[in-house]
Amino acid sequence: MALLPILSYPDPRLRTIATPVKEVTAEIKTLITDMIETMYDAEGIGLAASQVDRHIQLIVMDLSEDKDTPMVFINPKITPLVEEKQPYEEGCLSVPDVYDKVERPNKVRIEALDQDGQAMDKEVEGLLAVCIQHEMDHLNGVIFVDYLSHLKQTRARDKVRKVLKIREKQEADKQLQPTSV
Ligand code: QAP
Ligand code: CO
Repeated sequence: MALLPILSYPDPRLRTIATPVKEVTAEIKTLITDMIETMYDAEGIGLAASQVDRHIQLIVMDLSEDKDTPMVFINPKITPLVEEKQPYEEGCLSVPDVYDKVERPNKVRIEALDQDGQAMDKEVEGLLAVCIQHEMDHLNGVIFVDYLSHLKQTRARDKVRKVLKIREKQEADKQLQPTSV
C-alpha cells in the first residue's frame, strides 16, 4: 500500500481528460487500493484518479461515518433524474481549505463498473449524487471552483498557495524535530 501525492489547483495536469479503463487489471486494483488509502489519509470523501495524476476513468469514495465502506466507480456515466439544481457546500482535496456552494441536480442515475469489473446501475440522491458529479468533473478536467466567480477563483488560488506553504513548513519542522515517543 502507498500514499499517492495529490495534485493541487491550479496544476495544469488537473485539466487532463481521463480515458476509459479497458480492463480491471492487477495494476488498476493496486491503484484503487492506493487511492482509497490516500483518500482516508487526507480525510476526504472522494478522490478521482486525475487528482493523483493517473488519467483514467476511476473514482473512489467513502461517505460512511466509520470510513469502512469504500465505493469504486469505473467508467461512470451519469444521467440527471431531476431538472432542478440545488446548492451544496463542496470542498476538494486538490483545493485545500476552500469550500463553496455549487448547484447541481440532487438525484442522478449512475452506470459504472465496480472494482471487479461488474456493471452497476443505480439511482442515488443527496451527498452521493453531488459527490459523484464532482468527481466525474475531475475526469473531464473540471474543478468545482470553475463554477465560482473570477474573484473567488483568484482567492482560491491564493488560499491554496498559502495552505501549501504552511504545510511545507510543518513538514520541514517535523523532519527537524521529530516528536519523541
Ligand atoms: C468532493 O471532497 C466533495 O479542504 C470530495 O482541508 C466534497 O473529499 C463533494 C477535504 C464535498 C461534495 C461535497 C478538503 C479534506 C476533502 C479540504 C473531499 C481539506 C481536507 C474534500
Ligand atoms: Co475534488
